[in-house]
Amino acid sequence: MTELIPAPRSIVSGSGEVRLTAHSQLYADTGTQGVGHWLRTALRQATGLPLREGREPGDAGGDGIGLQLDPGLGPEEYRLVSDGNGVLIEGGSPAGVFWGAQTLRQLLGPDAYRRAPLGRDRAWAVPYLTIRDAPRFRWRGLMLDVARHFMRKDDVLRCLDLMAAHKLNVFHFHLTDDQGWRIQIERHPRLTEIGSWRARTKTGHRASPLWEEKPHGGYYTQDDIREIVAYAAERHITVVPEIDVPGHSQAAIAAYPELGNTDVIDTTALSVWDTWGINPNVLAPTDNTLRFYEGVFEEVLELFPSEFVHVGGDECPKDQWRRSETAQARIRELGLADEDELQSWFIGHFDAWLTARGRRLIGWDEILQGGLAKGAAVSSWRGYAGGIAAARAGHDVVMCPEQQVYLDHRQDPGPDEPVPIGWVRTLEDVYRFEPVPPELTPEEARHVLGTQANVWTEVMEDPARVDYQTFPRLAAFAEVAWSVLPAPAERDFAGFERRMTAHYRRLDALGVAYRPPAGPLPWQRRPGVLGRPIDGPPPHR
Ligand code: TNX
Repeated sequence: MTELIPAPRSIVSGSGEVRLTAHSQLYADTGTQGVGHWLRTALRQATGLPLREGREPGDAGGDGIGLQLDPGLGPEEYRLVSDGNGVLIEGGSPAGVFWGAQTLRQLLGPDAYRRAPLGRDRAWAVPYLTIRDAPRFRWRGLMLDVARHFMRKDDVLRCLDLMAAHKLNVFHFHLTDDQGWRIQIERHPRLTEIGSWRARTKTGHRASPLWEEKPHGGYYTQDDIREIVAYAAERHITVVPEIDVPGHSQAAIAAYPELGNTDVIDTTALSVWDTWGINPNVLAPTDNTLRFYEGVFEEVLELFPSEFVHVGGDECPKDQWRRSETAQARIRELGLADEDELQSWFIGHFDAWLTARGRRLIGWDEILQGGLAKGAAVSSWRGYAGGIAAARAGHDVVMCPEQQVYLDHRQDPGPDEPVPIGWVRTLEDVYRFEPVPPELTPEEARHVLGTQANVWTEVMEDPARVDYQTFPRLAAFAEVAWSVLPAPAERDFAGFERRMTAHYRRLDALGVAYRPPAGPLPWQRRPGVLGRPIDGPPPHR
């Protein structure tokens, strides 16, 4: 049972095994009690063993589990030793111990992922071994778009559990878009009263003729958000909120028409958008808009302790600004060259605003246009180019090129894919994804904080679809983000697939509706009318 995913740096096997029994104790040393609580809860559920609290380091005994910090290890590094003294997990920080605890769960076998014991007599054994492990990147992210299709709080919490099981540690929470505003903002209640519901929804690709003629929506209260952030923190996951400006804002404009370019169109006629694509209705670059969003971000900062706050910045068509007298006056007043510089000024405003509050701005790579705000970091999505330019200019980068790690794109060229959009990205393609482009010097490459897989949900109307698109590819992605792998062409995909055999059993125990290796199950198929198969440019453009 050492088919670990993601693969650790090293495993040395011994002979023998630690058997957990009704007498086994779990001792969590100073600083590791939080992990101890998580591990005891998870293993009690699955095994039914009491795993009583040990009071002394020695209490773990030959059949127990011990957790402790070792300041000699790197922050997320851990060492797991299973031998005649029991299982000992040491980490450079509680996070390191937590990743070690995730490895222990994998070592115990797929049933360790169940939420109740199966009621048979069985042994819970950990083979004698020593594992040394540490992540390659410090940003191992997953972005979930809950704006296009709302995911209930419970589904978000489950997503966090699945991330933790794969040692992913940044949850990028895409909370606002043209099609929905999903976070309660107390001082602007219409954002959720109006902005969180749409009357109907395009089904499939934006060119599809089909509509689902029923309202869709929902939002998280501030208490829901607090719960999500705390649940993530228990799993050593940071939640990075995204409030998208100045594009992707039709839901906000539908709620507060004065946020839009009122001298160009009648914004009172706008409703929350019901289809997909790039939306022309963007925020007006006025003081009123800035003050409004400062209010939004004030509440966001209260809720999310993360260093980074994502402000979107992507796909902001400049047409309305070109036609708006107000926007043009602002360009003149600021002495800007064009609308690109106006966008850059808009983002720069929030960069300064966030920096003054001890946070850092991150945005999609369009924030490079017209000059990149100082100190800002970039999510490089339109290929590697934005990330390369940003790293060369000394900005931090998260690599998430759409050609590689957009999990809304189909994972097989066959006709049965339920969502036949975008570039075909198979499990193997994702396994061979390399986050650091060879063009970067080692110095520049240090700006690559890590990588992130993005789950856009235009064509995923419920968690089962999200599961199908996300798994098994997220397992390959997790290994790319965590493990130190050879160059893409030299990666041992056959070996990865062998380990996946064990991993599918874990995903089964977790109830994940992944894409089976042989292709979709009948209920997972959905005929191609929902989206014509197209290679190359993604579906929404
Ligand atoms: C591009 S990535 C978008 C999203 C879409 C996605 C679909 C990015 C910053 N913008 O709005 O959902 O493509 O693949």
